[in-house]
Amino acid sequence: MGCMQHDAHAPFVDALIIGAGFSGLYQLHRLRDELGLSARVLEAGDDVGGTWYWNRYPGARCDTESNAYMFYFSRDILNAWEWSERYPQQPEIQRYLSFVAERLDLRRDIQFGTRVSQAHYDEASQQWRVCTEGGDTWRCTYLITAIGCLSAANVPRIAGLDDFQGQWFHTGLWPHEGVDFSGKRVAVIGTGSTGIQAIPVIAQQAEALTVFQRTANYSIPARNAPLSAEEKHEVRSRADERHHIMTHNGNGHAFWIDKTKALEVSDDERQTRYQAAWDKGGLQFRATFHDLLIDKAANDTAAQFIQQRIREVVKDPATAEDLTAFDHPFAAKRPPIDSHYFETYNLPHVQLVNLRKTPIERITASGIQTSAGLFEFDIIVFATGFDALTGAFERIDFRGCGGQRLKDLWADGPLTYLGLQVPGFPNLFTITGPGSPSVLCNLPPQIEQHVDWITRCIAHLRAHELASIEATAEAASAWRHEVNRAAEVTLLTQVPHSWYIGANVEGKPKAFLPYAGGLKHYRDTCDAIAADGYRGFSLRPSGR
Ligand code: N01
Repeated sequence: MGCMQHDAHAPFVDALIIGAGFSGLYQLHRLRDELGLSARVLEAGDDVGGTWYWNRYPGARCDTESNAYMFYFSRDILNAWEWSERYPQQPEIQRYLSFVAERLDLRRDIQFGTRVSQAHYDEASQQWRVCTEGGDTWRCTYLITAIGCLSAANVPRIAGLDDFQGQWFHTGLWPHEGVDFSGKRVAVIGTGSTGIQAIPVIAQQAEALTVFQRTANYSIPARNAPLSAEEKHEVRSRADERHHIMTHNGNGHAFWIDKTKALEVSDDERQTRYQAAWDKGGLQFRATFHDLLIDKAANDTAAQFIQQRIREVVKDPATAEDLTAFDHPFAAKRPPIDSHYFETYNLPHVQLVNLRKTPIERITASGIQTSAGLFEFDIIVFATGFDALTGAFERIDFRGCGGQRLKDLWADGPLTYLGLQVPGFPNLFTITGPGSPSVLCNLPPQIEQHVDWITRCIAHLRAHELASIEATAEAASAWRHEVNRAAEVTLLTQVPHSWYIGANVEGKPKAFLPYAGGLKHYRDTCDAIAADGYRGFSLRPSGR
Protein backbone atom coordinates (compact mmCIF):
# COMPACT_ATOMS: atom_id res chain seq x y z
CA MET A 1 0.00 0.00 0.00
CA GLY A 2 2.98 2.27 0.87
CA CYS A 3 2.62 5.45 -1.06
CA MET A 4 -1.19 5.48 -1.01
CA GLN A 5 -1.22 6.41 2.67
CA HIS A 6 0.74 9.66 2.35
CA ASP A 7 -0.87 11.33 -0.59
CA ALA A 8 -2.55 14.42 0.88
CA HIS A 9 -0.08 16.66 -0.92
CA ALA A 10 0.44 14.45 -3.93
CA PRO A 11 0.59 16.50 -7.12
CA PHE A 12 -2.64 16.64 -9.12
CA VAL A 13 -3.07 16.67 -12.88
CA ASP A 14 -6.27 16.38 -14.86
CA ALA A 15 -4.94 13.43 -16.82
CA LEU A 16 -2.20 10.94 -16.15
CA ILE A 17 -1.02 8.79 -19.03
CA ILE A 18 1.04 5.64 -18.50
CA GLY A 19 3.51 5.04 -21.32
CA ALA A 20 5.30 7.17 -23.93
CA GLY A 21 4.98 5.13 -27.10
CA PHE A 22 2.78 6.04 -30.05
CA SER A 23 -0.32 6.03 -27.81
CA GLY A 24 0.98 8.08 -24.91
CA LEU A 25 2.59 10.72 -27.09
CA TYR A 26 -0.51 11.37 -29.17
CA GLN A 27 -2.80 11.27 -26.12
CA LEU A 28 -0.65 13.82 -24.30
CA HIS A 29 -0.74 16.13 -27.31
CA ARG A 30 -4.51 16.00 -27.67
CA LEU A 31 -5.38 16.44 -24.00
CA ARG A 32 -2.79 19.09 -23.27
CA ASP A 33 -2.67 21.06 -26.50
CA GLU A 34 -6.26 20.78 -27.68
CA LEU A 35 -8.36 20.42 -24.53
CA GLY A 36 -6.00 22.50 -22.41
CA LEU A 37 -5.83 19.94 -19.59
CA SER A 38 -2.91 19.53 -17.27
CA ALA A 39 -1.46 16.17 -18.25
CA ARG A 40 1.59 14.10 -17.49
CA VAL A 41 3.06 10.93 -18.92
CA LEU A 42 4.82 8.46 -16.64
CA GLU A 43 7.18 6.24 -18.61
CA ALA A 44 9.28 3.34 -17.32
CA GLY A 45 11.96 3.69 -20.02
CA ASP A 46 14.50 6.48 -20.28
CA ASP A 47 13.19 7.75 -23.57
CA VAL A 48 10.09 7.78 -25.75
CA GLY A 49 9.33 4.79 -27.96
CA GLY A 50 7.35 2.24 -25.93
CA THR A 51 7.64 -1.10 -27.72
CA TRP A 52 10.37 0.37 -29.88
CA TYR A 53 12.36 1.51 -26.87
CA TRP A 54 12.56 -2.05 -25.49
CA ASN A 55 12.61 -4.24 -28.61
CA ARG A 56 16.13 -3.63 -29.91
CA TYR A 57 16.97 -7.19 -30.86
CA PRO A 58 19.03 -7.78 -34.01
CA GLY A 59 16.87 -7.31 -37.09
CA ALA A 60 14.07 -5.52 -35.20
CA ARG A 61 11.98 -3.89 -37.85
CA CYS A 62 8.32 -3.12 -38.33
CA ASP A 63 6.37 -5.49 -40.57
CA THR A 64 4.01 -2.67 -41.53
CA GLU A 65 5.23 -0.55 -44.41
CA SER A 66 6.72 2.70 -43.21
CA ASN A 67 4.24 4.87 -45.13
CA ALA A 68 1.45 3.39 -43.00
CA TYR A 69 3.39 3.15 -39.74
CA MET A 70 3.18 6.77 -38.75
CA PHE A 71 0.81 9.39 -37.43
CA TYR A 72 -1.66 10.86 -39.87
CA PHE A 73 -3.32 13.38 -37.54
CA SER A 74 -1.02 16.18 -38.67
CA ARG A 75 -0.02 16.65 -42.29
CA ASP A 76 2.70 19.08 -41.12
CA ILE A 77 4.31 16.31 -39.10
CA LEU A 78 3.78 13.74 -41.82
CA ASN A 79 5.33 16.02 -44.43
CA ALA A 80 8.30 16.89 -42.25
CA TRP A 81 9.42 13.28 -41.84
CA GLU A 82 11.12 11.00 -44.35
CA TRP A 83 11.44 7.22 -44.02
CA SER A 84 14.44 5.58 -45.61
CA GLU A 85 13.19 2.03 -46.25
CA ARG A 86 10.04 0.14 -47.20
CA TYR A 87 9.88 -1.20 -43.61
CA PRO A 88 11.36 0.97 -40.85
CA GLN A 89 14.04 -0.43 -38.58
CA GLN A 90 13.76 -0.07 -34.81
CA PRO A 91 16.29 2.81 -34.51
CA GLU A 92 14.48 4.76 -37.22
CA ILE A 93 11.09 4.34 -35.51
CA GLN A 94 12.66 5.46 -32.26
CA ARG A 95 14.05 8.53 -34.06
CA TYR A 96 10.63 9.17 -35.58
CA LEU A 97 8.88 9.13 -32.20
CA SER A 98 11.58 11.33 -30.76
CA PHE A 99 11.06 13.75 -33.66
CA VAL A 100 7.29 13.83 -32.96
CA ALA A 101 7.95 14.46 -29.26
CA GLU A 102 10.29 17.38 -30.09
CA ARG A 103 8.00 18.82 -32.71
CA LEU A 104 5.04 18.91 -30.27
CA ASP A 105 7.22 19.86 -27.30
CA LEU A 106 5.99 16.80 -25.41
CA ARG A 107 9.09 15.93 -23.40
CA ARG A 108 8.50 18.61 -20.77
CA ASP A 109 5.42 16.66 -19.63
CA ILE A 110 6.94 13.20 -19.68
CA GLN A 111 8.63 11.76 -16.63
CA PHE A 112 11.05 9.03 -17.71
CA GLY A 113 12.48 6.23 -15.62
CA THR A 114 9.18 6.05 -13.74
CA ARG A 115 7.38 2.73 -13.52
CA VAL A 116 3.80 2.83 -12.25
CA SER A 117 3.14 0.17 -9.63
CA GLN A 118 -0.33 0.98 -8.28
CA ALA A 119 -3.41 2.84 -9.43
CA HIS A 120 -6.35 3.03 -7.03
CA TYR A 121 -9.64 4.84 -7.54
CA ASP A 122 -10.85 6.95 -4.64
CA GLU A 123 -14.62 7.20 -4.77
CA ALA A 124 -14.86 10.05 -2.24
CA SER A 125 -12.70 12.44 -4.25
CA GLN A 126 -13.55 10.84 -7.63
CA GLN A 127 -9.85 10.77 -8.34
CA TRP A 128 -7.25 8.19 -9.21
CA ARG A 129 -4.19 7.86 -7.00
CA VAL A 130 -1.23 6.51 -8.83
CA CYS A 131 2.01 5.33 -7.25
CA THR A 132 5.35 4.63 -8.84
CA GLU A 133 8.03 2.12 -7.94
CA GLY A 134 10.17 5.08 -6.87
CA GLY A 135 7.58 5.96 -4.21
CA ASP A 136 5.95 9.03 -5.84
CA THR A 137 2.20 9.49 -5.70
CA TRP A 138 0.07 11.38 -8.20
CA ARG A 139 -3.61 12.25 -8.22
CA CYS A 140 -5.63 12.67 -11.37
CA THR A 141 -9.17 12.74 -12.71
CA TYR A 142 -8.55 10.71 -15.85
CA LEU A 143 -6.16 7.80 -15.98
CA ILE A 144 -5.17 6.57 -19.40
CA THR A 145 -3.16 3.45 -20.06
CA ALA A 146 -0.88 3.61 -23.08
CA ILE A 147 1.05 0.56 -21.96
CA GLY A 148 1.11 -1.39 -25.22
CA CYS A 149 -0.34 -4.72 -26.28
CA LEU A 150 2.93 -6.63 -26.44
CA SER A 151 5.04 -5.12 -23.70
CA ALA A 152 5.12 -7.76 -20.98
CA ALA A 153 7.92 -10.14 -22.01
CA ASN A 154 7.16 -13.85 -21.67
CA VAL A 155 10.15 -15.89 -20.55
CA PRO A 156 8.88 -19.48 -20.37
CA ARG A 157 9.41 -21.27 -17.08
CA ILE A 158 11.86 -23.88 -18.33
CA ALA A 159 13.44 -25.82 -15.49
CA GLY A 160 17.10 -25.07 -14.89
CA LEU A 161 17.34 -21.58 -16.41
CA ASP A 162 18.99 -20.30 -13.24
CA ASP A 163 21.72 -22.93 -13.64
CA PHE A 164 22.77 -21.68 -17.07
CA GLN A 165 26.34 -20.34 -16.93
CA GLY A 166 26.18 -18.46 -20.24
CA GLN A 167 24.19 -15.32 -21.02
CA TRP A 168 20.50 -15.25 -21.86
CA PHE A 169 18.26 -12.50 -23.20
CA HIS A 170 14.61 -11.97 -24.08
CA THR A 171 14.17 -10.08 -27.35
CA GLY A 172 11.65 -7.70 -25.79
CA LEU A 173 14.10 -6.55 -23.10
CA TRP A 174 17.19 -6.26 -25.23
CA PRO A 175 20.32 -4.63 -23.72
CA HIS A 176 20.86 -1.14 -25.08
CA GLU A 177 24.56 -1.79 -25.56
CA GLY A 178 23.74 -4.72 -27.87
CA VAL A 179 24.97 -8.30 -27.73
CA ASP A 180 28.13 -9.49 -29.46
CA PHE A 181 27.48 -12.92 -30.99
CA SER A 182 30.82 -13.25 -32.75
CA GLY A 183 32.58 -16.52 -31.99
CA LYS A 184 29.60 -17.64 -29.89
CA ARG A 185 27.39 -20.74 -29.94
CA VAL A 186 23.90 -19.31 -29.89
CA ALA A 187 20.43 -20.77 -29.31
CA VAL A 188 17.25 -19.02 -30.38
CA ILE A 189 14.03 -20.35 -28.88
CA GLY A 190 10.94 -19.25 -30.80
CA THR A 191 10.01 -18.75 -34.43
CA GLY A 192 7.30 -16.08 -34.27
CA SER A 193 7.62 -12.70 -35.99
CA THR A 194 10.49 -11.75 -33.71
CA GLY A 195 12.53 -14.95 -34.03
CA ILE A 196 12.08 -14.92 -37.79
CA GLN A 197 13.43 -11.36 -37.96
CA ALA A 198 16.32 -12.02 -35.60
CA ILE A 199 17.55 -15.43 -36.77
CA PRO A 200 19.06 -14.38 -40.14
CA VAL A 201 20.85 -11.44 -38.51
CA ILE A 202 22.20 -13.44 -35.56
CA ALA A 203 23.36 -16.12 -38.04
CA GLN A 204 25.59 -13.55 -39.74
CA GLN A 205 27.59 -13.10 -36.53
CA ALA A 206 27.37 -16.30 -34.54
CA GLU A 207 29.89 -19.12 -34.84
CA ALA A 208 27.02 -21.62 -34.59
CA LEU A 209 23.28 -21.05 -34.36
CA THR A 210 20.64 -23.56 -33.26
CA VAL A 211 16.99 -22.64 -33.64
CA PHE A 212 14.46 -24.37 -31.38
CA GLN A 213 11.11 -24.45 -33.16
CA ARG A 214 7.94 -25.62 -31.44
CA THR A 215 5.36 -24.66 -34.06
CA ALA A 216 6.23 -24.47 -37.75
CA ASN A 217 5.40 -20.98 -38.92
CA TYR A 218 4.43 -19.50 -42.25
CA SER A 219 6.42 -16.52 -43.43
CA ILE A 220 6.23 -14.32 -46.50
CA PRO A 221 9.29 -12.54 -47.95
CA ALA A 222 9.32 -8.89 -46.86
CA ARG A 223 11.26 -7.69 -49.95
CA ASN A 224 12.57 -4.78 -47.97
CA ALA A 225 14.47 -2.09 -49.93
CA PRO A 226 15.42 1.56 -49.61
CA LEU A 227 12.59 3.87 -50.68
CA SER A 228 13.23 5.57 -54.02
CA ALA A 229 12.93 9.35 -54.35
CA GLU A 230 9.56 8.81 -56.04
CA GLU A 231 8.29 6.57 -53.23
CA LYS A 232 9.41 9.11 -50.64
CA HIS A 233 7.52 11.78 -52.52
CA GLU A 234 4.43 9.55 -52.64
CA VAL A 235 4.38 9.16 -48.85
CA ARG A 236 3.36 12.84 -48.87
CA SER A 237 1.58 13.31 -52.16
CA ARG A 238 -0.72 10.32 -51.71
CA ALA A 239 -1.21 10.58 -47.97
CA ASP A 240 -4.96 11.31 -48.16
CA GLU A 241 -5.64 8.41 -50.48
CA ARG A 242 -3.58 6.04 -48.33
CA HIS A 243 -5.20 7.26 -45.13
CA HIS A 244 -8.62 6.66 -46.62
CA ILE A 245 -7.70 3.03 -47.27
CA MET A 246 -6.15 2.61 -43.81
CA THR A 247 -9.29 3.85 -42.11
CA HIS A 248 -11.81 2.09 -44.33
CA ASN A 249 -10.47 -1.44 -44.55
CA GLY A 250 -10.53 -3.88 -41.67
CA ASN A 251 -6.88 -4.01 -40.73
CA GLY A 252 -5.52 -0.46 -40.80
CA HIS A 253 -2.99 -1.21 -43.51
CA ALA A 254 -2.70 0.78 -46.72
CA PHE A 255 -4.02 -1.94 -48.99
CA TRP A 256 -7.48 -3.24 -49.84
CA ILE A 257 -8.37 -6.89 -49.39
CA ASP A 258 -9.22 -8.39 -52.79
CA LYS A 259 -12.95 -9.13 -53.14
CA THR A 260 -12.36 -12.39 -55.05
CA LYS A 261 -12.74 -15.73 -53.29
CA ALA A 262 -9.80 -18.11 -53.61
CA LEU A 263 -11.78 -21.00 -55.04
CA GLU A 264 -13.79 -19.02 -57.56
CA VAL A 265 -10.79 -18.62 -59.90
CA SER A 266 -8.99 -21.34 -61.85
CA ASP A 267 -5.95 -23.09 -60.37
CA ASP A 268 -3.68 -21.25 -62.79
CA GLU A 269 -5.19 -17.89 -61.99
CA ARG A 270 -4.86 -18.57 -58.26
CA GLN A 271 -1.19 -19.55 -58.61
CA THR A 272 -0.51 -16.45 -60.68
CA ARG A 273 -2.09 -14.23 -58.06
CA TYR A 274 -0.21 -15.89 -55.19
CA GLN A 275 3.05 -15.67 -57.11
CA ALA A 276 2.54 -11.96 -57.79
CA ALA A 277 1.80 -11.37 -54.09
CA TRP A 278 4.82 -13.48 -53.09
CA ASP A 279 7.08 -11.49 -55.41
CA LYS A 280 5.71 -8.21 -54.10
CA GLY A 281 6.19 -9.42 -50.54
CA GLY A 282 4.83 -8.25 -47.21
CA LEU A 283 1.70 -8.66 -45.11
CA GLN A 284 -0.37 -7.88 -48.19
CA PHE A 285 -0.04 -11.53 -49.21
CA ARG A 286 -2.98 -12.42 -46.96
CA ALA A 287 -5.13 -9.90 -48.88
CA THR A 288 -4.74 -11.89 -52.11
CA PHE A 289 -8.22 -13.32 -51.65
CA HIS A 290 -11.17 -12.18 -49.63
CA ASP A 291 -11.85 -15.42 -47.79
CA LEU A 292 -8.41 -16.62 -46.64
CA LEU A 293 -9.22 -15.98 -43.00
CA ILE A 294 -12.75 -17.31 -42.98
CA ASP A 295 -12.79 -20.39 -45.23
CA LYS A 296 -10.43 -23.28 -44.42
CA ALA A 297 -10.53 -24.67 -47.97
CA ALA A 298 -9.53 -21.25 -49.36
CA ASN A 299 -6.84 -20.96 -46.71
CA ASP A 300 -5.43 -24.38 -47.64
CA THR A 301 -4.58 -23.09 -51.12
CA ALA A 302 -2.44 -20.32 -49.61
CA ALA A 303 -0.87 -22.74 -47.13
CA GLN A 304 0.09 -25.14 -49.91
CA PHE A 305 1.57 -22.35 -52.03
CA ILE A 306 3.74 -21.15 -49.15
CA GLN A 307 4.81 -24.70 -48.29
CA GLN A 308 6.00 -25.25 -51.87
CA ARG A 309 8.01 -22.01 -51.93
CA ILE A 310 9.75 -22.88 -48.64
CA ARG A 311 10.60 -26.37 -49.88
CA GLU A 312 12.17 -24.85 -52.98
CA VAL A 313 14.44 -22.71 -50.81
CA VAL A 314 15.52 -25.07 -48.02
CA LYS A 315 18.01 -27.62 -49.32
CA ASP A 316 17.97 -30.21 -46.53
CA PRO A 317 14.73 -32.21 -46.94
CA ALA A 318 14.38 -33.05 -43.24
CA THR A 319 14.77 -29.40 -42.25
CA ALA A 320 12.31 -28.36 -44.98
CA GLU A 321 9.87 -30.93 -43.65
CA ASP A 322 10.16 -29.61 -40.09
CA LEU A 323 9.81 -25.99 -41.24
CA THR A 324 6.62 -26.72 -43.16
CA ALA A 325 4.84 -29.11 -40.79
CA PHE A 326 2.11 -26.51 -40.26
CA ASP A 327 -0.59 -27.34 -37.71
CA HIS A 328 -2.76 -24.25 -38.14
CA PRO A 329 -4.22 -22.23 -41.01
CA PHE A 330 -2.10 -19.54 -42.65
CA ALA A 331 -2.44 -16.16 -40.85
CA ALA A 332 -4.55 -17.67 -38.06
CA LYS A 333 -1.55 -16.68 -35.98
CA ARG A 334 -0.03 -13.30 -36.83
CA PRO A 335 1.92 -14.07 -40.04
CA PRO A 336 5.56 -13.00 -39.98
CA ILE A 337 7.37 -11.53 -42.95
CA ASP A 338 11.08 -12.15 -43.37
CA SER A 339 14.35 -11.26 -45.00
CA HIS A 340 16.11 -14.50 -46.01
CA TYR A 341 14.78 -16.49 -43.06
CA PHE A 342 14.41 -19.83 -44.81
CA GLU A 343 17.69 -19.34 -46.73
CA THR A 344 19.43 -19.11 -43.36
CA TYR A 345 18.90 -22.85 -42.83
CA ASN A 346 21.16 -23.55 -45.84
CA LEU A 347 24.14 -22.11 -43.96
CA PRO A 348 26.45 -24.82 -42.63
CA HIS A 349 26.60 -23.39 -39.09
CA VAL A 350 22.79 -23.15 -38.66
CA GLN A 351 20.60 -26.03 -37.52
CA LEU A 352 16.95 -26.48 -36.62
CA VAL A 353 15.67 -28.52 -33.67
CA ASN A 354 12.03 -29.54 -33.95
CA LEU A 355 10.69 -29.45 -30.42
CA ARG A 356 7.58 -31.36 -31.40
CA LYS A 357 9.84 -34.36 -32.06
CA THR A 358 12.47 -33.73 -29.40
CA PRO A 359 11.12 -31.45 -26.63
CA ILE A 360 13.22 -29.39 -24.24
CA GLU A 361 13.65 -31.25 -20.95
CA ARG A 362 15.57 -28.61 -19.05
CA ILE A 363 18.26 -25.99 -19.25
CA THR A 364 21.58 -27.00 -17.75
CA ALA A 365 24.73 -25.11 -16.80
CA SER A 366 26.07 -25.50 -20.32
CA GLY A 367 23.03 -25.50 -22.57
CA ILE A 368 19.67 -26.98 -23.47
CA GLN A 369 18.84 -30.59 -22.75
CA THR A 370 16.30 -32.05 -25.17
CA SER A 371 15.03 -35.59 -25.44
CA ALA A 372 17.61 -36.00 -28.23
CA GLY A 373 20.56 -34.90 -26.08
CA LEU A 374 22.37 -31.83 -24.77
CA PHE A 375 23.12 -28.79 -26.97
CA GLU A 376 25.81 -26.53 -25.54
CA PHE A 377 25.62 -22.74 -25.85
CA ASP A 378 27.25 -19.50 -24.83
CA ILE A 379 24.08 -17.45 -25.37
CA ILE A 380 20.37 -18.32 -25.31
CA VAL A 381 17.94 -15.88 -26.95
CA PHE A 382 14.30 -16.16 -25.93
CA ALA A 383 12.18 -14.98 -28.85
CA THR A 384 9.24 -16.37 -26.93
CA GLY A 385 6.81 -13.48 -27.22
CA PHE A 386 4.66 -11.68 -24.72
CA ASP A 387 1.94 -11.97 -22.14
CA ALA A 388 -0.19 -10.17 -24.70
CA LEU A 389 -2.82 -7.51 -24.04
CA THR A 390 -3.43 -8.26 -20.38
CA GLY A 391 0.17 -8.83 -19.16
CA ALA A 392 1.01 -5.14 -18.89
CA PHE A 393 -2.17 -4.57 -16.82
CA GLU A 394 -1.30 -7.44 -14.49
CA ARG A 395 1.97 -5.76 -13.61
CA ILE A 396 0.18 -2.76 -12.13
CA ASP A 397 -2.07 -3.08 -9.08
CA PHE A 398 -5.24 -1.47 -10.48
CA ARG A 399 -8.13 -1.14 -8.05
CA GLY A 400 -11.49 0.36 -8.89
CA CYS A 401 -14.67 1.11 -6.92
CA GLY A 402 -14.92 -0.71 -3.59
CA GLY A 403 -11.23 -1.60 -3.85
CA GLN A 404 -11.91 -4.21 -6.52
CA ARG A 405 -8.74 -5.53 -8.09
CA LEU A 406 -8.57 -5.58 -11.88
CA LYS A 407 -6.72 -8.85 -11.56
CA ASP A 408 -9.71 -10.43 -9.82
CA LEU A 409 -12.24 -8.96 -12.24
CA TRP A 410 -10.20 -10.39 -15.12
CA ALA A 411 -9.52 -13.76 -13.49
CA ASP A 412 -11.48 -15.56 -16.24
CA GLY A 413 -10.33 -13.26 -19.02
CA PRO A 414 -10.54 -9.51 -19.62
CA LEU A 415 -13.87 -7.74 -19.24
CA THR A 416 -14.00 -4.43 -21.10
CA TYR A 417 -16.45 -2.35 -23.03
CA LEU A 418 -15.03 -1.74 -26.51
CA GLY A 419 -11.55 -2.41 -25.11
CA LEU A 420 -11.75 1.20 -23.92
CA GLN A 421 -13.16 0.99 -20.41
CA VAL A 422 -13.63 -1.47 -17.56
CA PRO A 423 -16.80 -1.66 -15.42
CA GLY A 424 -16.11 -0.52 -11.86
CA PHE A 425 -13.10 1.57 -12.95
CA PRO A 426 -14.47 5.08 -13.64
CA ASN A 427 -12.40 7.41 -15.83
CA LEU A 428 -9.88 4.69 -16.62
CA PHE A 429 -9.32 4.58 -20.38
CA THR A 430 -7.33 1.78 -21.98
CA ILE A 431 -5.75 2.63 -25.35
CA THR A 432 -5.68 -0.51 -27.53
CA GLY A 433 -6.94 -2.50 -24.57
CA PRO A 434 -8.16 -6.11 -24.75
CA GLY A 435 -11.41 -6.25 -26.66
CA SER A 436 -10.31 -3.63 -29.21
CA PRO A 437 -8.92 -4.49 -32.67
CA SER A 438 -5.40 -3.75 -31.34
CA VAL A 439 -3.00 -6.47 -32.48
CA LEU A 440 -5.22 -7.55 -35.38
CA CYS A 441 -4.63 -4.14 -36.86
CA ASN A 442 -1.85 -1.90 -37.96
CA LEU A 443 -1.45 -0.08 -34.66
CA PRO A 444 -0.93 3.64 -35.43
CA PRO A 445 -4.38 4.11 -37.06
CA GLN A 446 -6.01 2.08 -34.26
CA ILE A 447 -4.20 4.25 -31.70
CA GLU A 448 -5.31 7.44 -33.43
CA GLN A 449 -8.90 6.20 -33.40
CA HIS A 450 -8.76 5.36 -29.69
CA VAL A 451 -7.05 8.59 -28.68
CA ASP A 452 -9.51 10.65 -30.75
CA TRP A 453 -12.46 8.85 -29.15
CA ILE A 454 -11.09 9.25 -25.61
CA THR A 455 -10.32 12.92 -26.21
CA ARG A 456 -13.84 13.61 -27.49
CA CYS A 457 -15.26 11.68 -24.55
CA ILE A 458 -13.29 13.72 -22.00
CA ALA A 459 -14.29 16.94 -23.82
CA HIS A 460 -17.91 15.80 -23.52
CA LEU A 461 -17.56 15.14 -19.78
CA ARG A 462 -16.11 18.60 -19.22
CA ALA A 463 -18.60 20.38 -21.44
CA HIS A 464 -21.45 18.76 -19.48
CA GLU A 465 -19.81 19.12 -16.07
CA LEU A 466 -19.76 15.37 -15.57
CA ALA A 467 -17.32 13.94 -13.08
CA SER A 468 -16.90 10.49 -14.52
CA ILE A 469 -17.71 7.91 -17.14
CA GLU A 470 -17.75 4.18 -16.52
CA ALA A 471 -18.71 1.19 -18.62
CA THR A 472 -21.72 -0.66 -17.25
CA ALA A 473 -21.31 -4.32 -16.35
CA GLU A 474 -24.09 -5.24 -18.82
CA ALA A 475 -22.43 -3.42 -21.72
CA ALA A 476 -19.07 -5.03 -20.93
CA SER A 477 -20.60 -8.47 -20.75
CA ALA A 478 -22.39 -7.94 -24.09
CA TRP A 479 -19.13 -6.72 -25.61
CA ARG A 480 -17.29 -9.81 -24.41
CA HIS A 481 -19.95 -11.83 -26.21
CA GLU A 482 -19.42 -9.76 -29.36
CA VAL A 483 -15.62 -10.24 -29.17
CA ASN A 484 -16.13 -14.02 -29.08
CA ARG A 485 -18.71 -13.93 -31.86
CA ALA A 486 -16.43 -11.88 -34.13
CA ALA A 487 -13.55 -14.32 -33.56
CA GLU A 488 -15.65 -17.42 -34.12
CA VAL A 489 -16.53 -16.49 -37.70
CA THR A 490 -12.81 -16.45 -38.56
CA LEU A 491 -10.13 -19.14 -38.56
CA LEU A 492 -8.31 -17.29 -35.75
CA THR A 493 -9.78 -19.58 -33.12
CA GLN A 494 -8.41 -22.68 -34.86
CA VAL A 495 -5.00 -22.36 -33.23
CA PRO A 496 -4.98 -24.08 -29.87
CA HIS A 497 -1.68 -22.53 -28.73
CA SER A 498 -2.16 -18.96 -29.97
CA TRP A 499 -1.31 -15.90 -27.91
CA TYR A 500 -4.53 -14.35 -29.27
CA ILE A 501 -6.29 -16.58 -26.70
CA GLY A 502 -3.61 -16.35 -24.02
CA ALA A 503 -2.50 -19.94 -24.58
CA ASN A 504 1.21 -19.05 -24.65
CA VAL A 505 1.42 -18.13 -20.95
CA GLU A 506 1.16 -20.80 -18.29
CA GLY A 507 -1.88 -20.27 -16.06
CA LYS A 508 -3.37 -17.48 -18.19
CA PRO A 509 -7.15 -17.82 -18.67
CA LYS A 510 -8.15 -18.80 -22.20
CA ALA A 511 -10.17 -16.01 -23.76
CA PHE A 512 -10.01 -14.44 -27.18
CA LEU A 513 -8.28 -11.11 -26.52
CA PRO A 514 -8.51 -8.74 -29.51
CA TYR A 515 -11.63 -7.74 -31.43
CA ALA A 516 -11.73 -9.41 -34.85
CA GLY A 517 -14.61 -7.42 -36.32
CA GLY A 518 -12.31 -5.04 -38.22
CA LEU A 519 -11.21 -1.47 -37.55
CA LYS A 520 -13.78 0.24 -39.80
CA HIS A 521 -16.74 -1.56 -38.24
CA TYR A 522 -15.25 -1.04 -34.80
CA ARG A 523 -14.78 2.70 -35.32
CA ASP A 524 -18.35 3.05 -36.59
CA THR A 525 -19.57 1.18 -33.49
CA CYS A 526 -17.59 3.41 -31.11
CA ASP A 527 -18.82 6.55 -32.88
CA ALA A 528 -22.44 5.40 -32.87
CA ILE A 529 -22.25 4.64 -29.14
CA ALA A 530 -20.85 8.12 -28.43
CA ALA A 531 -23.47 9.76 -30.65
CA ASP A 532 -26.15 7.85 -28.76
CA GLY A 533 -25.25 9.61 -25.50
CA TYR A 534 -22.48 7.11 -24.63
CA ARG A 535 -24.77 4.12 -24.67
CA GLY A 536 -23.59 1.42 -22.26
CA PHE A 537 -21.69 3.87 -20.06
CA SER A 538 -22.82 5.58 -16.85
CA LEU A 539 -21.99 9.25 -16.70
CA ARG A 540 -22.00 10.75 -13.25
CA PRO A 541 -22.24 14.37 -12.14
CA SER A 542 -19.65 15.87 -9.79
CA GLY A 543 -20.05 15.13 -6.09
CA ARG A 544 -22.55 12.31 -6.79
O1 N01 B 1 6.13 -13.86 -30.21
P1 N01 B 1 5.17 -15.07 -30.63
P2 N01 B 1 6.90 -12.81 -31.14
N1 N01 B 1 9.31 -23.45 -25.71
O2 N01 B 1 4.37 -15.36 -29.42
C1 N01 B 1 7.77 -19.98 -29.09
C2 N01 B 1 4.50 -8.52 -32.85
N2 N01 B 1 5.72 -8.27 -33.56
O3 N01 B 1 7.69 -11.93 -30.25
O4 N01 B 1 4.13 -21.07 -31.61
C3 N01 B 1 9.55 -23.34 -27.01
O5 N01 B 1 4.48 -14.82 -31.88
C4 N01 B 1 6.42 -20.00 -29.76
O6 N01 B 1 6.08 -21.31 -30.11
P3 N01 B 1 4.52 -21.70 -30.31
C5 N01 B 1 3.56 -9.30 -33.73
O7 N01 B 1 2.24 -8.93 -33.49
C6 N01 B 1 5.68 -7.29 -34.44
O8 N01 B 1 7.60 -13.50 -32.25
O9 N01 B 1 3.80 -21.08 -29.15
N3 N01 B 1 9.07 -22.37 -27.78
C7 N01 B 1 6.69 -19.07 -30.94
O10 N01 B 1 7.38 -19.73 -31.96
C8 N01 B 1 3.83 -10.68 -33.27
O11 N01 B 1 2.86 -11.61 -33.60
C9 N01 B 1 6.77 -7.01 -35.16
O12 N01 B 1 4.51 -23.17 -30.30
C10 N01 B 1 8.31 -21.45 -27.20
C11 N01 B 1 7.60 -18.04 -30.31
O13 N01 B 1 8.22 -18.64 -29.19
C12 N01 B 1 3.99 -10.44 -31.79
O14 N01 B 1 4.76 -9.28 -31.71
C13 N01 B 1 7.94 -7.74 -35.02
C14 N01 B 1 8.02 -21.47 -25.83
C15 N01 B 1 6.85 -16.82 -29.82
O15 N01 B 1 6.20 -16.22 -30.90
C16 N01 B 1 4.68 -11.52 -31.02
O16 N01 B 1 5.76 -12.00 -31.80
C17 N01 B 1 7.97 -8.75 -34.09
C18 N01 B 1 8.55 -22.54 -25.08
N4 N01 B 1 8.29 -22.67 -23.78
C19 N01 B 1 6.86 -8.99 -33.35
N5 N01 B 1 7.24 -20.41 -25.54
C20 N01 B 1 6.64 -5.92 -36.12
O17 N01 B 1 7.25 -5.94 -37.10
C21 N01 B 1 7.05 -19.75 -26.69
N6 N01 B 1 7.71 -20.36 -27.70
C22 N01 B 1 5.70 -4.79 -35.85
